[in-house]
Amino acid sequence: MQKMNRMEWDVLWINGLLATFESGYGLIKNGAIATKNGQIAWVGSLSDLPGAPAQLASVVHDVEGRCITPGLIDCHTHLVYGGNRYNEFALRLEGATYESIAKAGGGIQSTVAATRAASEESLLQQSLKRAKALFAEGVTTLEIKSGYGLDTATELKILRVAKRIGEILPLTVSLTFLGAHTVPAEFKDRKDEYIDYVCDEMLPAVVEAGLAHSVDVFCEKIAFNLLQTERVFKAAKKFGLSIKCHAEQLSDLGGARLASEYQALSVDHLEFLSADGVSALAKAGTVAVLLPGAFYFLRETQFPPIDLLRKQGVPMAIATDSNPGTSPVTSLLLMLNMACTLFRLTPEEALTGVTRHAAKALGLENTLGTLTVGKQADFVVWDIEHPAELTYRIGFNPLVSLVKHGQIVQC
Ligand code: DI6
Ligand code: FE
Repeated sequence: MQKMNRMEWDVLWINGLLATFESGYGLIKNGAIATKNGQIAWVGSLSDLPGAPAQLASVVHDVEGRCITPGLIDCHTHLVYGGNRYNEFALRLEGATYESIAKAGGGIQSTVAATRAASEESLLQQSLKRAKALFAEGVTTLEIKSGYGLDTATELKILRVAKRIGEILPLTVSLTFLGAHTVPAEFKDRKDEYIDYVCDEMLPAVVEAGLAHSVDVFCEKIAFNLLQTERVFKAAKKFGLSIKCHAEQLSDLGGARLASEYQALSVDHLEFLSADGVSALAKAGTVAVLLPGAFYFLRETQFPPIDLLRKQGVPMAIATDSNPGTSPVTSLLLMLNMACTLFRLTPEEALTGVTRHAAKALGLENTLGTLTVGKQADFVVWDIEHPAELTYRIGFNPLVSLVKHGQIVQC
């Protein structure tokens, strides 16, 4: 073994049950993990450390057998919005459908009105509360989509707020432009013209401001058809942005196949995904993001084709879809439980879905998602016996400490 210099590392964590998620849980009992300059510098068994802990790092934490996982990644949220839709929840419980409410001008449109009306500061304060709730449960990386502005100024406002969340809190925020979320009232019956506006005005403005990594489209009967979706993908490609797609949530329009032809990072929802669609994803290596919160909240009965996805080796991720209409969720731990109880994922699959596969869904698999030397030192210490426990309890938060870029952080 190579001889190490004294104080090779900044911080060393010892006596942990490490779940690296490099392959399956990737468990290392009596493990140690070291950080240097915000990155993971060493991972392995305590007994393989190249010296006595106190001589290897300036700071040594003994976690006394607790479990360490990668920081959790919520790879699909609409976290930045104004207002509240509890009234629609009541209507739906009385029998109204999500589609009928949307058609009557409620749904997304009502959130668009509230988001346009909100000042940037108020939008930030409302949204920070939700981001803090995720963070408190071990989320260290988060995707945030626009899509409740549907005009250039408001979409930019949402994305600026999303970016500020990542500056204020110790979170990595991946920004997604979802201008094609729905048609705003002022473009009623002029969907194609709205798509012109999205591609020719909004998207270039978002790119100019440096406020998007990815572009998403809601491909659905109540939103945009395949041709309109493809126009947005083409525009995104022109700017070199990654692609995501809300596909096959309420019907099988073929959005997943189209997105995979454009090498989408992920396609999301997928309750109505066909066998052909699954094959297309497998071929392209596109991640299937499952959103059990929306499935639960809409009381859906159509299940995503989990068995087929599994058989064909499509990477599955799990996210909150945090949004006011179909998934008012700010608990990724609850989504882990629902992915298992509702979708029958194994605890290992569910957890891989908020670590390794979630990183891939954001194109961040080279820097995040596993406890691997050279990756960003984002991890969580949990007071649990085994990582599967995170999928098992409901409404219980066993987080002990959260490490972002090698630093213990709090909010
Ligand atoms: N699918 C959804 O479930 C959310 N957006 C989407 O494209 C719902 C958004 C909302 O109802 O506010
Ligand atoms: Fe969504």
